[in-house]
Amino acid sequence: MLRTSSFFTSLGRRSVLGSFRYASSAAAQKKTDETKASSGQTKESKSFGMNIFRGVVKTDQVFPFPEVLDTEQKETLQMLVDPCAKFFEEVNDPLKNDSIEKVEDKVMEGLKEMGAFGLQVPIDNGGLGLTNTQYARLVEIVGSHDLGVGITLGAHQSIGFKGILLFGSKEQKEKYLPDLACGKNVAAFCLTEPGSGSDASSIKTKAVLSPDGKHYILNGSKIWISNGGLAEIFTVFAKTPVKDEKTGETKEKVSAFIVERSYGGVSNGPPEKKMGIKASNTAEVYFEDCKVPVENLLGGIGGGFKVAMNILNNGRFGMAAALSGTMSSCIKKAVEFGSQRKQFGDLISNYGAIQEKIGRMVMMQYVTESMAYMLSANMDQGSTEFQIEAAISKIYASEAAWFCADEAIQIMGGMGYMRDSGLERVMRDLRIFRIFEGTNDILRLFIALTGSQYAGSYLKELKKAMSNPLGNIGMFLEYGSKKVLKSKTDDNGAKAHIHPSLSSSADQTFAAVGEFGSVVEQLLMTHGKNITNQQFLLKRVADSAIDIYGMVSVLSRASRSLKEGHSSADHEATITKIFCNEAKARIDTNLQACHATKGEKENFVGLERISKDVVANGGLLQRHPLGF
Ligand code: MYA
Repeated sequence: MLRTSSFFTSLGRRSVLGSFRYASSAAAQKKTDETKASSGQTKESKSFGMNIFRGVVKTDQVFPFPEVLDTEQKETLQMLVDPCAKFFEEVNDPLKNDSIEKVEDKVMEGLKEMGAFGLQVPIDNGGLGLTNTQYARLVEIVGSHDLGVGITLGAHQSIGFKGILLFGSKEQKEKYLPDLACGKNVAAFCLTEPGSGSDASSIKTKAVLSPDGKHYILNGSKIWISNGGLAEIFTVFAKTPVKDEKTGETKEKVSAFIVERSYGGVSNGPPEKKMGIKASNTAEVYFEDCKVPVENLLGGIGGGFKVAMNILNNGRFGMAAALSGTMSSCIKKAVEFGSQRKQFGDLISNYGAIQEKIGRMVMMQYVTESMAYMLSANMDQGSTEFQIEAAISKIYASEAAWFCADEAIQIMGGMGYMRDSGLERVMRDLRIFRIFEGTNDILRLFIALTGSQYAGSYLKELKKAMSNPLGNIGMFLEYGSKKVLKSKTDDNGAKAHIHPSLSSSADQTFAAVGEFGSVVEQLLMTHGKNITNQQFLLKRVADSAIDIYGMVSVLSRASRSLKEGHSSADHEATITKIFCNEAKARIDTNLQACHATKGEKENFVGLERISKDVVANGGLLQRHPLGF
């Protein structure tokens, strides 16, 4: 069983208030306090993903499909796209990188020359100063060619030095970014430890202030660090003693540090032998009495967990963009093969069995791409609340890409299984994407619990208001009207942005939001603090949220294409209709399961029991059919 971390227990800490049983974590409580408007009410989040947990369609971030690049930014991007694609077609050899288990030196040098190590570093600090959307377009190209190179670049800038970009002081930026942007120095992100994977706040690495107060002395070891053997600059997370000024109590809190290998006391293990992304370097990194100057603290003492989470949130869109590129190259290979291979007298692409596969692969790529660019645009628009959308995009992209690679291999049959097809490597490379940067399982819980906290904070307000009904008539009216609207599937004006030919998909989407909000509310009222322990249900809540975000992303994008009369608009509309049909059916099943009627409850209890019995037995329990 998972160790019960604060994440899983937090919802329950303050959850049962009077007759209203709902979830409200310490985290949600604090956040609520921080964001309260002067009226004393919970500030409404602008995030679409967050608001669906209240059954509310918040349109700001999703309708119309955001367009964020101005003419100059588009021109800059266009100038970069072709050389980048050409470089990967002509210079980089993914099979060679895979076989020598490193990115070839000439490729590394070429990437540095192109500025690929500092895509988002401000121009003043020596980088290309690209926006998230521009970055997404370039990593999409990288992802379509070589994920091993992608991880080398991503571990460097998406997480390795992202902390300096997001939280660094002017001095830190000026000192570190120029050499990082040109690739003179490579960066790595050091969070995971032998005893701390998903439970990130349980790290044991320690940083203690030196007696003269000038350094932190860093001790500990980190595992599976991408670029760990190449990096000169590390963003390291360590526990530091932090004194609470009010209580005088000292607590161990996570802090983040910029650490240079040149400080001494930093070493690394040999490159790990992995299933995939072999070209990217992965190594253990050790810190032994490493003296880190106090000015290298990032995000303040005790602020490291926030730094880590923000870095990860900020990087996840890149994964979705890269994987939408990977999917498009899998589709290209499958289509090339299917349109040439004849069996039983016809091209296999003319058979329904293959058409269903290609259709579904295309649909999933479209959803992934739509999520990636919706998210990158929201980030470029200055949104700060995108953690749910980022987690959704990472989960969806990594699972959809896995599906696409698998189906492409299936279409190509024996040919797909051969190393030279390139798909065998892609499949090995892809497997890690469901595991790292937050496992999809932990991110599903994160989505379900974060959204539930938000919905819970509204219920809490309502409960408070009940103690003074006359003073809170407005809130009751609002709640009442939302309830009524929910049953009428209020779209909050979204329909104006939806092309009429997609109106039934829109109805499905908004109906799903309303039903989803009602189920979340019911779960909070039924389970109270115990919601955190209902992982069978939380998974289904998260899966519904993922499908809803997928629906709204494609609905918005296809509507824009139809309105602007793009040549692919009808194609996109067809994809959207099918995705919405299928997603709505999955949502219905998942929400139905959340009601945990007798049959479903029996299944959940049964699965739990099977697992417990087999775990207790150390393996399978059933009698072999042959009896021995
Ligand atoms: S790097 C290693 C990746 N590791 C992880 O992702 C760890 C996963 N674990 C977690 O995220 C956390 O431990 C969880 C929380 C979520 C489980 N955004 O009490 P809490 C706030 C904003 O719930 P916990 C790798 O794999 C929360 O609200 N805030 O925490 C490299 C609360 O706030 P407050 C968040 O129970 C791969 C506080 O934190 C978030 O301990 C290489 C405490 O919360 C969040 N997400 O656990 C990839 N979560 O105190 C290369 C929590 O204010 C990159 N909080 O109330 C390649 C990509 C690009 C490819 C490019 C290709 C070209």
